[in-house]
Amino acid sequence: MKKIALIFGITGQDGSYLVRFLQKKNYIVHGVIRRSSSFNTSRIDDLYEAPDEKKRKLILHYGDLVDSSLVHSLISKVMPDEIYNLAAQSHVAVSFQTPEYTSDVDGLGTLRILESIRSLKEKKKIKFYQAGTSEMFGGTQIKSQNENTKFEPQSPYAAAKVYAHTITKIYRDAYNIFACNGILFNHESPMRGETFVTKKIIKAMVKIKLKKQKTLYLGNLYSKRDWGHAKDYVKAMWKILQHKYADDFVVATNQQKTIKDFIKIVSKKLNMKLKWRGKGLNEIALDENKNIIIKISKRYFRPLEVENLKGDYSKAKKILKWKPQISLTQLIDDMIQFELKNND
Ligand code: NAP
Ligand code: F7E
Repeated sequence: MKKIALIFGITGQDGSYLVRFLQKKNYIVHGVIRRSSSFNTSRIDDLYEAPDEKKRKLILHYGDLVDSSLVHSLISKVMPDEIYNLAAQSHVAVSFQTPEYTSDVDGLGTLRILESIRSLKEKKKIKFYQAGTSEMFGGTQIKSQNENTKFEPQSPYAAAKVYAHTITKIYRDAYNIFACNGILFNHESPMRGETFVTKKIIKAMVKIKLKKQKTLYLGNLYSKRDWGHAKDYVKAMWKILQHKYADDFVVATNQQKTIKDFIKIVSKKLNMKLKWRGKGLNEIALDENKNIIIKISKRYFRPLEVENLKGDYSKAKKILKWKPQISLTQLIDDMIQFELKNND
């Protein structure tokens, strides 16, 4: 019998990689999409199968994590073997502008799924994966964070994710549900949303190189992130649910770079020689012709910043035999190639 997976957040970056990964493993995948006035399925359009086709491998349903009765009726109808909760208002800066909505979707949304799994428990033991985040470590002073590092959330997004993490553990312990938390550090790809910093930088720098854009405006260049490739990370999600017991895992590369380091690698790959001048809000980057191509804007600073993220993934390596396969430079190559093709 083929396994059935249900993905909340299938239209996002990770959902688009996970559905492909699961289809290769011979799963039938159900995905939840939100109704929108314009199409929001571009990342998975190539996989679409018309509802009247027989033996579909991908079945899409309308839904929203804020609607508990719909979440429950969907799960009862599909009765999946595994649920992956990737759905979220996932932008940290936006969460400061939409704190209540972010808490509802990212925090209570998780509870809604867990409640449904609990109520169906006698009929089927459904496994659950929760998309946790390194943002939960927030203000930590610990150099390299692992599963035992204390959470110190610094945004409404991170606070909601800490709630989701905690409630997942509570449902695992209280009701013996196979419910797991992945604590994933930043992961990127050509499919990354355009307002996240890696995609924003690469998209703009390619356009600047091709003389289609003049300036890129950024915020804090000095926070440090641990960036991996989404393709590697969805494999870890699946491995977490195949393990013999439910547990929580950090998924990361244990390598760290600042935003400025990231820009330097991108500019080198694009053969652009940058000169940096000034400090703070007056810092700029000039190209070979002395054009200012990077400026700092106050707008992109957050009320609270997360300065230092670096993940110690030794537990995933030891227990799940998972490790990242794609290096940061390969990730950047992948993203640059995608943008170059798009600008053809
Ligand atoms: P993403 O590209 O922003 O995708 C988020 C997905 O959630 C989209 O499919 C979105 O649908 C859906 N969604 C948003 N609000 C929803 C709602 N109210 N009901 C149902 N679906 C909703 O995020 P991602 O980068 O793929 O990340 C996947 C998950 O991992 C998220 O939970 C994120 O918080 C978490 N995470 C991400 C990273 C990372 O570095 N990427 C690291 C750690 C954890 P639309 O397409 O309709 O907007
Ligand atoms: O910012 C700085 C910004 O928005 C990274 C989400 O997937 O990963 C992501 O959250 C850093 C921050 O990602 C700009 O201040 C500077 O220090 O790409 P980001 P994030 O906030 O780390 C975690 C693990 C998640 O869970 C989230 O869902 O870059 N930065 N200038 C900027 N950031 C943005 N977005 N835009 C700028 O112009």
